Amino acid sequence: MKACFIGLGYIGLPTAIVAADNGVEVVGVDVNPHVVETINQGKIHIVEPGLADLAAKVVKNGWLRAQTQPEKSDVFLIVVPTPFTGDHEPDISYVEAATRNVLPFLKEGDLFVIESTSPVGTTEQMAELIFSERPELKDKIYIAYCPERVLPGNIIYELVNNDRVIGGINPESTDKAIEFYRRFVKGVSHKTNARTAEMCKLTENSSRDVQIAFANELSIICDKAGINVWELIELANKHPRVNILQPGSGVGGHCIAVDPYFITSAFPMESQIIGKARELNNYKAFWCAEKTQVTMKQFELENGREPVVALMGLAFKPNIDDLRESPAKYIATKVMQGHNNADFLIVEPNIEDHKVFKLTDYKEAYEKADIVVMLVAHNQFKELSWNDDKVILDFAGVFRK
Ligand code: SAJ
Repeated sequence: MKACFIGLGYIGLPTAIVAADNGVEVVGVDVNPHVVETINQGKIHIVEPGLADLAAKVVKNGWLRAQTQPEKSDVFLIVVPTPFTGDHEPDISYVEAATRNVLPFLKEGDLFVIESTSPVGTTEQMAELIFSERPELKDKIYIAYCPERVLPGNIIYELVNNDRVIGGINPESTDKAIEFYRRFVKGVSHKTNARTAEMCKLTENSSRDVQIAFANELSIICDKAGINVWELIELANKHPRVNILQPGSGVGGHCIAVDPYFITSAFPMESQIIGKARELNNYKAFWCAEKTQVTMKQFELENGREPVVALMGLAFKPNIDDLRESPAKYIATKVMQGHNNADFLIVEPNIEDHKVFKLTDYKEAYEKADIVVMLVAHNQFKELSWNDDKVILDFAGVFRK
């Protein structure tokens, strides 16, 4: 069996590699020639534990090769980004372009799967596109939607072991897609239709966004009420049916901070809680920036000089190097506006250097700062001990104080 993966990013590449490691002949397609070149050298362009070794293995033994154009295959998988526009409208132009790109290579009996997070109805829309351009394939190919659910940092394990939700445009397509995923997925594949599978992906990430918003709202209330929110949540979670998540400096990344908009833009009147949660999680980052600025002003008034401020963490969540849609990066940018950069010590232990931010070692920054702002709960920061001589704004719950 041969499978052509369109898109070799954070999801497409690991999936292609794992499929290749399970006896599927994989052709990886990416528009970026640098990505193609890197993969064909047996290397990878993303950071993910364990993936580099597996890539070297499958490229060496010939199960995976990369190129910039698709070719005839038995299975085509679309794993390209679906960003949103400035108005929070989903942009499916990459999915459409990828679909158009594979159109000439489709033949009777092929399976076409979309994995990209997509607004409800996208799979049916792409099916219509395929059948309008290639009418002879009507009812002769299989089309399904199968979203990924893996957590960056644990992708290889989760790709194989997580359950999958698979929805075809008809039951035959669902079965055909399940047959394909069975080759490398040990988790259970749950059958549904394409629209439900699309909505399921959006629901999973919106559910987490809503739950985090609840924790973030509590943190703002507790700040005003003089209550330690970390202790409060720990105690409330002792109840057998309560499981509150952790507040932080906001919600980032390219999934949870994005996918709920695919629901709110299509169902604006109906998605009240989902929309409000998005607003609240965005507001939390703004609130952290304001709180930092007020604290800096107070310090200046009390001490007659500007404080040295350590901004601890830039990534969108702990222990990764990914800064996409990062609330910590937003807060750092906002608090530094209108100030002399020399007063800020910016820390991100998971990256070597940054184009915009001059980075400082975390211990040195903590040592030198008057005000320490914990933006991300990286493991390294947990080694530091609380210091009563400093003003510490622990938005990420590093010290849980
Ligand atoms: N966060 C909190 N408090 C928490 C948990 C997370 O503030 O208690 C914040 C994180 O700091 C981060 C953001 O939420 O800024 C998102 O992080 P995450 O670890 O919750 O999720 P992602 O974006 O890395 O991955 C999610 C996962 N979805 C769910 O857990 C429902 C993953 O399974 C999906 O595959 C991925 O989105 C995706 O690609 O859609």
